[in-house]
Formats: sequence, C-alpha cells, structure tokens
Amino acid sequence: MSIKKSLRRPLVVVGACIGTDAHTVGIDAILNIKGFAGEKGLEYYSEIQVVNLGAQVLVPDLVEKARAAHADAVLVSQVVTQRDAHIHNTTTMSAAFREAYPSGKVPLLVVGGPRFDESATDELGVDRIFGRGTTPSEVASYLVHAMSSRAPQRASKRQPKVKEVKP
Ligand code: B12
Repeated sequence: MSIKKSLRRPLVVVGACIGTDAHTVGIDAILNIKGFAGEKGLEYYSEIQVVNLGAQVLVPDLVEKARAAHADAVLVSQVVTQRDAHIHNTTTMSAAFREAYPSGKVPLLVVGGPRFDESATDELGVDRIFGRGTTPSEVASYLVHAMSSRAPQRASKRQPKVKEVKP
C-alpha cells in the first residue's frame, strides 16, 4: 500500500539525536537525500516529508517540534552508550511522547544506533529499533507498512520503566 493511497498526504518524519549525543552521521545516513550504502535517504521519497532537527536535541524540544510538524513518525538516534545513556534517553523520550499525546495518537517511535538490542522495543517503549548497518529503504519499508497497519490500541501497549536522564 502506498503512502499516498493510505494517508492522502505526505508522511511526516521528524528525526534527531537526543540528549548529549552529537553523532549525526547515522541519522543523516537514513534521512538525508544523499543516503547510505548506495541508497537514497528518506528525503528522496516524494511521499515523505523530513524534518531533521540535528544533534543534542532535548526531549521536550523534540516533543514540541514533533507536535508542531504533525509528525507521523519520530526517528531518534543514539550512538553513545556510556552509562547506558541510550537506554535512559530512549525510555525518557518514549514516556514524554505518551504523556504529551492522547492515547492512540502517539507518533510511531523509532530508535536507531549501533549498539541497541533490536528486540527491546517493549522495554524501551518504542515501536521499532534499528541497529548497525541499517539502510534507508529498510526504514522506508517499515514506515509504510507500520502506517498502513496502525492499530488503534498501539500507543497504549508500551509502558517502559523510566529512569532520569543524566546529561
Ligand atoms: C565520527 C565519530 C565522532 C564524531 C561525530 C561527528 C558527527 N557529526 O556525527 C565526533 C568527533 C564529534 C565524535 C565525538 C565523540 N565521540 Co565518537 N565516534 C565517531 C565514530 C568514529 C564513527 C561514528 C559514525 O559516524 N559511524 C557511521 C554511521 C553511519 O554509523 P551509525 O552511527 O552506527 O549509524 C548507522 C546505524 O547505527 C543506524 N542508525 C543510527 N542512528 C539511527 C537512527 C534511526 C532512527 C535509524 C532508523 C537508524 C539509525 O543507521 C546508520 C546507517 O546504517 C565512532 C567509532 C566507530 N567507528 O563507530 C565513534 C564513537 C561512536 N564515539 C565515541 C565517543 C566516546 C565519543 C566522544 C564521547 C569522545 C570524547 N571523549 O569527546 C564524543 C562524544 C560527542 C557527543 N557529545 O556525542 C565512542 C562511543 C562509545 C560508546 N559506545 O558510548 C565511539 C564508538 C568510539 C569508541 N570506540 O570509543 N565522534
């Protein structure tokens, strides 16, 4: 199913590196038109509108920008894993989105980075985790599939254990 047919408008993707993480190469590889591994990034797709917020974005700012952009999906990168910063930041982010949005209206929450356990979606409160070597087309395929099969109860199934982020 195409995005145009299912949504009748572009799919809005907001991306960022959150916390103190300044490693933008990974999220840029997925989002920027230049792409990665011979594939164009999501900006290349006419059916996807990309808002790339860059590095060191604070969670409240990410939530605010995602709301302002009417984001369908929020893509977060976490490369630094010292003191489990990627875990803490991701659970804080997912909790903040659930708090800010009505149940069932939370955007798709997608996180990526080289050291995530891709099976830990429930623990982190996100819809999908992508790891090392992810290509833009894998992410695009996932987004199209997930958007076309969103279940109304999706946003309420995830309740991670939240810990404070230490910047
Ligand atoms: C380049 C780099 C930097 C650059 C970053 C420049 C930039 N604009 O990004 C600079 C010099 C700024 C930097 C700084 C630091 N770095 Co550095 N850096 C690297 C390095 C060499 C390469 C990272 C990279 O670009 N990889 C290439 C990209 C394409 O791969 P990727 O990030 O894994 O992304 C892919 C996937 O993971 C996935 N993905 C990633 N994010 C997302 C998000 C979504 C939504 C999706 C779907 C997919 C996805 O898709 C991408 C494409 O396949 C690595 C070592 C290494 N060889 O990996 C260290 C490394 C990441 N850095 C490290 C460290 C410690 C630091 C510093 C703390 C060093 C210091 N003491 O100052 C600082 C931290 C700065 C900060 N505040 O974040 C450590 C991290 C250790 C850890 N695990 O916590 C590493 C691993 C080096 C090491 N071996 O110690 N770094």
